[in-house]
Amino acid sequence: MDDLRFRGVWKSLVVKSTELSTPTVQQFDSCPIRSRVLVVDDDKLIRTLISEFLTREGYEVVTADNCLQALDLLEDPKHEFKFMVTDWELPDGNGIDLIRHARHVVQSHYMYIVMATSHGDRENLTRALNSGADDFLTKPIDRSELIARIRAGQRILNLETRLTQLANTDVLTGLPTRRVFEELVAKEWSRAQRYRLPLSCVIFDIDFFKRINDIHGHAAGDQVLREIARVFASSVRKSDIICRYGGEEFCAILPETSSAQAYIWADNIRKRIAATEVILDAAVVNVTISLGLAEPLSEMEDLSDLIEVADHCLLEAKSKGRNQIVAFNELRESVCNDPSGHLESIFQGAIAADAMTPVVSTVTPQSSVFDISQFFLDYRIPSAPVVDDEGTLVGIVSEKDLMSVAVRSNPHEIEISEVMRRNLICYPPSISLRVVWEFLNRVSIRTVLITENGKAVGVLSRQSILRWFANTAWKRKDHGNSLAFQDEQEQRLAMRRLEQAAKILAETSRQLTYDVETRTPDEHGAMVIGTVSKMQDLMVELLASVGGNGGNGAMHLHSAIESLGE
Ligand code: GH3
Ligand code: MG
Repeated sequence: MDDLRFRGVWKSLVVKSTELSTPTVQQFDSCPIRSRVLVVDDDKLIRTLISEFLTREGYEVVTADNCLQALDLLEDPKHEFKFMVTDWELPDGNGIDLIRHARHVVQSHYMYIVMATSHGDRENLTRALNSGADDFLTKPIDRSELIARIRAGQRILNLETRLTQLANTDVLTGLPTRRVFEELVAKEWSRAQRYRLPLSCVIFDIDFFKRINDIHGHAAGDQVLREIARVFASSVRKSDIICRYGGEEFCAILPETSSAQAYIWADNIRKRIAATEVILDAAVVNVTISLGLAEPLSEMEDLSDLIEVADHCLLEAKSKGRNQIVAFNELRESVCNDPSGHLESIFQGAIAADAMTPVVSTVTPQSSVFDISQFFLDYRIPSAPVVDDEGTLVGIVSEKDLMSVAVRSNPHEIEISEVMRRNLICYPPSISLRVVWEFLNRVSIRTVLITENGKAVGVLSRQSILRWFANTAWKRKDHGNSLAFQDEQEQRLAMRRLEQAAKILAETSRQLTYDVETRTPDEHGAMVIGTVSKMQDLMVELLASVGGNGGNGAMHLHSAIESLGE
C-alpha cells in the first residue's frame, strides 16, 4: 500500500476544506439521529480528515485501517453503521472485496457505501459499483463533495426508514402491524422460554363493531378504532409488545407478567375502554371489548399456539355475553352449548379416566438428562411425567426438552429439573370426557395430563380420544348404521388389527423375559417400566375393542391370549 501517495494530497485537501460553504439543512438529507459512519483507510491522515469533516456534520465516525478490522466492526451489532467510506487499496486486501463481504453482513437496515480512491477511471468506477458500492469519491478528497455525496446517501436512507415505518405501522391506528409484532414477539418468546420468565398474551376485539359502521358510517368506525388504539397504546408499558391484529382485533404480549397480573391489566383496559366516550360528528358513542388471556403452557410449541389459545378464550368471552375477559383456566372448564343434546348422546357420561392411558413410566427431577435420554430411546417413550419423592407431579419432560440441552457437554450432570416444563395442563380423572375433547378440539395442543391429589394417573391425548371413539362411541348400535361394524370387510380388518396387537404384545412379552434374564439388576427398573407401559397400551387397545364388540371381541381376545402364551 502506497501510504505516501496520499500524503502528497494532504495540502490540497486542507485548502479545499476551508472553501466549503455552510450547508443548508433540508428535510430529507439532514442527519436525523447521529448516523454512524465507518471510515476505512490505511492512511491515518485521510482517516483523521474524513472523520473531522463528518463529525462536524453531526455524524459519528469509527475508523479502521484494514479489511479485517473493518469486517469485525461491521459484524459487531452494537455499531449499526449507516455508511461506510472505504479506500480502494488496503494492506490486507482491497476495497472491492471488503464491500462484497460487507454486503453479506446481516443488518437491520441498508448501509450506504462510498468508495474513495484515486483510481477514478470509468472501468474502476464500474467495478466498484458492481461490487456493491453506491457512490464514488475521487481523491484528493474534497470536503464539499464528500458531504454532498453522504447527504445523497442520507436521503436514500431516510427514505428507507420512512418506507420501513410505513410497512411496520398500521396506517389507521399507528400501531405496529401484525408482521412486525410477530417478529418482536418471537424474540420475547425465546427469551421467556430460555430464562423461564412469565409472559402473558391478551387479545381483544370490539363488541358489535359492525353496528357502529352500519349506524354511523365507516369513517365513524375508523374514528372509534383510532380512539381504542390510543387508549390501548397508552395503557401498556414500554416493554409490552402490541399490535392491531386484524380489523377490530388487538393483541398485547406482556413480558414478565403472570396470568394473574395480566388479568388485572386486562380488566383495567376493559373498564377504561368502556368508559371512553368517542366523539363523532353527529354522536357520542361508547364501545365495549371482549378479551381472551393465555400464558405459555408446556404443551405449546410456539407463539402461534399461545395466540391461538388466547383467541379461543376471546371467542368464549364473546359467547358468554361480551364485555368480559376469559382466561385460559376458565376455557378449560367450559363446555360449549349443546342445546340439541347431540354431544351428550355421544359421550353418554364418559369421563377422562375412561379414555386415558394410565401412567406407568415416571422420572425423578434428580435424574440426569443422559439417563433419561437413554431410557426414552430404549423404550421409545416420547415424554414422561416428573414426580418427586412423594410421588407428586412436578413437571413433564419430553424428547424436545432433552434435545434442547443435547449440545451441552455435560448431559450426565444436567438434572431433569433443569429442563422439565412445569406449567402443565391437568384435568381430574372424573372430569367429563366431553370437556377434554372440546379443549383438545379447540387448540393445537395434543396431550393433557390426568391428575388426582397431585399425582399423575394418566395421559389423555388426541390419539386416546380417537381410540375411545373408535372403540366405544362409533360401535354403539344406536349410533347409526353407517358407522356400525356391519360390513363383512370391516369385520375382517378389525380382526386383523386385533391379531396384530396380540402378536406385538406377545413379542414384547418375549423381549421382556429376555431382558430380565440378560440385563443387570441395576437396569431392571427402567427397562421393566418402559416395556410394561408399552404392553399396557396394547392391553387397553385389546380390552377396549373386545368391550364394544360382543362375541367377536371375545373370540379375538382368546387368540390374543393364545399369542401371549406362545
Ligand atoms: P362481535 O361482538 O361478535 O365482535 O361483533 P362485531 O360486529 O364486532 O364483529 P363482526 O365480525 O360481525 O364485524 C366486524 C366489523 O368490523 C366488520 C368490518 O367491516 C369492520 N371493520 C374491520 N376493519 C375495519 C376498519 O378498518 N374500519 C372500519 N370502519 N370497520 C372495520
Ligand atoms: Mg367485533
